[in-house]
Amino acid sequence: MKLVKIAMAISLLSALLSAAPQPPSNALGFINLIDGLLKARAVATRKPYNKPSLPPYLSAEQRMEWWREARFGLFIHWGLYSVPAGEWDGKTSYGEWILNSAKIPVSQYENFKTQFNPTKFDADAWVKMAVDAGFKYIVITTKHHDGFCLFDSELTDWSITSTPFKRDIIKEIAEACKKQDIKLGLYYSVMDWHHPDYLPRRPWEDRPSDGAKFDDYVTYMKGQLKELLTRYGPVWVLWYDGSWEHAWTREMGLDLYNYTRSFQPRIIVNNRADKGGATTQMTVDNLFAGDYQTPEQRVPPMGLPGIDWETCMTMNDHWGYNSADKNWKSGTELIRTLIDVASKGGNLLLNVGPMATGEIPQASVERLFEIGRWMKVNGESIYGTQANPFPSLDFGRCTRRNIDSSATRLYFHVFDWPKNGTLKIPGLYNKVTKAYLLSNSSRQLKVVQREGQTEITVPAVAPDDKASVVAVEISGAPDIALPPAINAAAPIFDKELEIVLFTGRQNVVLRYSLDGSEPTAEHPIVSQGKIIIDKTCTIKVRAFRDKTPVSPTSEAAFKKVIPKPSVKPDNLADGVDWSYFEGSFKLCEELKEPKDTGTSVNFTIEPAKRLENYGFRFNGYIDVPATGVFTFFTTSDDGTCLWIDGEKIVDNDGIHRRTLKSGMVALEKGLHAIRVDYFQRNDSAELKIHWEGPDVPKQAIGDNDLKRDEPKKQ
Ligand code: FHN
Repeated sequence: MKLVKIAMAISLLSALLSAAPQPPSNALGFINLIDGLLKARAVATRKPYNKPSLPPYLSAEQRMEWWREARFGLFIHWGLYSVPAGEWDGKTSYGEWILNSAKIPVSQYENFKTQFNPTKFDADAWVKMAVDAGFKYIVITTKHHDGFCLFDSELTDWSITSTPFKRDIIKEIAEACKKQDIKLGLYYSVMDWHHPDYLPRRPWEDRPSDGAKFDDYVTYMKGQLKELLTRYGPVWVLWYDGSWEHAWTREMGLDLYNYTRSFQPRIIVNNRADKGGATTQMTVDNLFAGDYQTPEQRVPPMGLPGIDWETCMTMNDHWGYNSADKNWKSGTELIRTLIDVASKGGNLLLNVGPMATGEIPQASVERLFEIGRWMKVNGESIYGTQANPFPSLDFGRCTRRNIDSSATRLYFHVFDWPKNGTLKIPGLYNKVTKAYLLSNSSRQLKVVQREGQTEITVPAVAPDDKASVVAVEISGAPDIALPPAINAAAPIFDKELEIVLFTGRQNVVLRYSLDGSEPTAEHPIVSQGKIIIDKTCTIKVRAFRDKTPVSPTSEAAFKKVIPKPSVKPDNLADGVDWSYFEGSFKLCEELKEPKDTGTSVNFTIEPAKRLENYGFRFNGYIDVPATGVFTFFTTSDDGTCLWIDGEKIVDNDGIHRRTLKSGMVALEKGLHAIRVDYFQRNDSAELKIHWEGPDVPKQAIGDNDLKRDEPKKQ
């Protein structure tokens, strides 16, 4: 249970910090320390979704092992959209979305099929380029949102075999991957702008949708997945995408996840079979189908503790080939992005968008060559490593590898080479047994250590200006000056509050103060890892070894509050009142003129009269079973706001995909006014309200918890 609470604190901390432009220095290392604990817990406790009856059923831990070792994959976005190459009607800003973005009628887009003849396509050469660049897996689009298939499907002729090229691209890539021992992953889009049974249609198109049966589309999609999962040998990753539109449901996503796993027991499925698309938040307690999270075009500032994750990223600004896009990231930037991702415990899926000729753009080839050259010398500092154990390093990044139970190797990726020839490693309390450059491992570097400061004498010139790697071997597990963690159920309380003070370090004591003063060797020691407070205070805590401080100081403020008094409406009925609004809203405050009103047993969007551009305002009372601090959560697509007794507690406003936000308030036992504003702009629509507090384990607010004013009968 403790780990879950720490996980909550971590994810809260990560969320807060990820909002910060630059996370404060003293959080990253602790996050990563817990990361390992949580990953082990998350994997150990991950319950399979309707576990496919397949022997041998492989646990997440078994399936993820090679993927965590791999750290680096090649993404390939290729299809008919490479024919226009981003240009249409005089504009040159399009990519793989060109059908939709340029509003090309499907009938007109189909003409590209007759033009697609990539005679220079050479699967063996592509795969060799990937292997030489240091990639350990490839994920290639088998069908993107335009529905066009790069594989021979018996279920459609909207595929490669109906082009002048005819050959099955996926088959040739699969064979080349097998020959060159690199793992094959397949990308498959749920969203399909071509299939007559897929819904919704694009809002701008006049292609009729009457007679369209979405269930028939799901049958088609599952038929194609069966083809992909039974014809091309081992498929190691299924990379779903396009699962955010309102016809696709969570139940379908969970079913698709299990369906995929039923064909190949060791396959890994990303988090986009489940509803929510790129922003579906994996959670340590496994609320979503999927084996890893897929942040796109960004690196989570604090990593994603306790969760497997992979950043996917383009080399320029487009996934699909765009001939006009010259905004290429440099090789150095791409290498440093890979290092950054690995230092936070994630994988990088780096994209190329091949041309209609079947060639990889020259700018991509050059960067792949540059990356490969760096990986040949430094790949061991990426493959199979774990996240950086340090709070932060001002000269670069760090990854770690457990050599055995008694030793660890740290890889310091130096972006800013020290001009004075001394690399300073802050807060390392282990004995360094040896240090050397990965580019010259035969030559040991001089190391001087004193009171947590390690100084390594390095050559005057950096071995590699992209990133030079200094390997440092230490005895035992990293003993690093991480700030102690301060963890409590909430930053507010009404009577007293238990606060857990935690450090993962051996043979240290934690000393603390409650008056905001800096802890010294004379301050009290935390006993049994916790303290109880009964008044507002600022806690400061620091680790000591003997009488010497060996960590930065952590601090947190806690506030004693008076619970809001309950109210006693006199004429109550079950449920809540609602007002219904229509319009293309951007914020909850825009809900002004209701088009309809009614009552419902709970917060539901059932009464909506259309799929998009509507909103609700709910008003009622919530029956609080005990006095204390309550947390309210809204998970919504799009915006929600939640008030208790007129105070806004949750602000989850704005246009966004499924997003979870929460807020806390101290309440007296009894009834309290609750108001929820919600609006749906477009795509998926979702509204879920949960709460948690004394006598209320985290749960959806139940029908029996809600009351409303019943107008007096005249
Ligand atoms: O809409 C797609 C997009 O075209 C591209 O395939 C990216 C890659 O992750 N995924 C979707 C956007 O999130």
